Amino acid sequence: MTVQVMEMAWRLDQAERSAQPTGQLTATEPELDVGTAYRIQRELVERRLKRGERLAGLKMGLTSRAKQAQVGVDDVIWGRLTDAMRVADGGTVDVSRLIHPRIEPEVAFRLGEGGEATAVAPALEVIDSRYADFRFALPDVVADNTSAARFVVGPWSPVPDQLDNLGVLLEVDGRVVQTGSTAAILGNPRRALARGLALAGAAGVLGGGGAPRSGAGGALQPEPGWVFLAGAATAAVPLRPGSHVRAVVEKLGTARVGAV
Ligand code: OOG
Ligand code: MG
Repeated sequence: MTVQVMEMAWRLDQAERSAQPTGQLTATEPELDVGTAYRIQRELVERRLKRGERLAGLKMGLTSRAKQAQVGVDDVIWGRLTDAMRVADGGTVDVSRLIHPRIEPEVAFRLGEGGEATAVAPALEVIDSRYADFRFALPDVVADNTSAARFVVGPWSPVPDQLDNLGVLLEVDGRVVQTGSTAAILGNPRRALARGLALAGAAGVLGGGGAPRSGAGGALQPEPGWVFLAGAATAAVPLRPGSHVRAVVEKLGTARVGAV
């Protein structure tokens, strides 16, 4: 572990814990590559695990054109979810602990022992870039654990045969603010799942051989119940205190959260 990786993970961790933004890593390290950025992400999440959090799943990011266009980054990215990021369906998010949160509609899969999808649900993700003005380059957002901050999973249902063209709505205080389709998520959220599991597997996060060990990076079987977020089908919108947000996915139902 190089000093640079540890130092950058520390910086992002401080930004998250203090809800104060930091400068882009690529501003001071223009040579920062994506491989090193994933090492920073792993170290960043390891710091959370050392404080007692547990891995709760994985997420994909920038799997739709709407998302890529919003942040100006054209590559699919993946990150790690912990139990401390989870908010119950219908629960509340305290935005005073976040920097400049945004919220977006998601499709969630529940993973079984071998990483297969055992159920699907409408979901919401609160993202909160640790960088000033929510601006970053690809290595920055990878290192920042893909802006992951909170997630909410609605009611689970069996995975239907067809998931590739379901309408998606994001509502704030009863008004529709974004519309999309699950087709926007790499053509089909199942493709995002396959891609994410392949990437996480290649990085050694998911099992296959060897003794499972805890940690953000060690080969580790996905525990039954792990959540996988496929990536938002629409752009994200600011999450303001006092608002009530719903993600409605056709045939799957609704996930809800309030902000205080
Ligand atoms: C990066 C995270 C993207 C998604 O669903 O595409 C993401 C960001 O937009 O800050 O979670
Ligand atoms: Mg997302």
